[in-house]
Amino acid sequence: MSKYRETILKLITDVAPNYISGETIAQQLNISRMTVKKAIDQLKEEGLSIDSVHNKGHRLNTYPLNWYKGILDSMLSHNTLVKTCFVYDRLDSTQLVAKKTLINTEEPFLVISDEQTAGTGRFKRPWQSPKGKGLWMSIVLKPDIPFSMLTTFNLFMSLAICETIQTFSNDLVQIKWPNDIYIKDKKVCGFLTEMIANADGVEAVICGIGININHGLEDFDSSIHDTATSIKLHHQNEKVNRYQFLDQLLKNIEQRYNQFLTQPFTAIKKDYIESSNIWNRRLRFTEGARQFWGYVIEIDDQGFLHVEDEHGTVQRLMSADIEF
Ligand code: BT5
Repeated sequence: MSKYRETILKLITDVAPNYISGETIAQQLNISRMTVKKAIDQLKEEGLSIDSVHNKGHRLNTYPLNWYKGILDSMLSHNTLVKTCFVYDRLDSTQLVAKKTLINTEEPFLVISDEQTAGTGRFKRPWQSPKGKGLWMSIVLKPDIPFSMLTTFNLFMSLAICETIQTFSNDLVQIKWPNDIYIKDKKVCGFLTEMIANADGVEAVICGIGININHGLEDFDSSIHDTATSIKLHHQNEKVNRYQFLDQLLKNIEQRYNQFLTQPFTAIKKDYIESSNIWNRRLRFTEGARQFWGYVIEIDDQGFLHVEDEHGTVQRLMSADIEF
């Protein structure tokens, strides 16, 4: 396999929908035109739709179904937040790989995989991540902030993810505090945030995001068949282009993350409350070994949930599992 494959694909994607000549690619990479041709032939054999026209050059026609580093690198070159990505066909968990990778990587980065064999949610619960169906990724950020500021990070992320899914869904997309996104009372996305901190503050934030994109109902196993959904199921049953989705998501994350760094939760509180699906309904809360039913009264300015339980006592929660 040509070692120039992904770099050439990046150059082709950079200029899409225009053509780039073999000559230009050869000059930029300081390689022969034959090497360029061989790499492009390989990409075509893999199924990439590249037009090659005499006297014009090469052009990427459509985004492929699976992830290519060259295309993602081209996409990230427009993003101010994350420039580097590590792309896999299959791994245990992007979250685990992100934690290992961050030891040797200074800048923020993304780990993305087409399939996870041991995707995990909170409290080590399994996260189903079948091949080619969703977006399974971890984004590693290095904010220069005190530890205490992180309590509102998930609230800003929730909005970024919720509004991205909404642009592809015909039905209302809602946030289920603290870190799920729902469509019509079914879970379309779960995310979790872990961090590495020292006495001086936060070293890294590792946010693992799982979004069901192109699943049919048959792609969910029996344990989540009745509780999970995908964007496709609310998009006229039509496949969503995962590159377009990711591009939009990264733009929204960039915008909400900058807001998180510069503004308090109160700046987005109204939007957050309006996007949430936990109001005016009796809910079951599980927090560690404690379980109770109650109604949400408010989200305070630190992002804590105030819940009135069935004895009339108000509980202040930082995190919990909520069932309808
Ligand atoms: C979450 O946990 O919702 C956070 C999930 C984070 C997954 C991402 S994928 C990329 C990165 N790499 C990882 O290894 N993880 C992150 P939690 O709130 O604990 O929800 C887990 C529960 O959701 C499970 O116990 C199932 O009931 C349900 N579930 C599992 N897979 C699902 C899916 N694909 N869609 C909807 N629900 C699912």
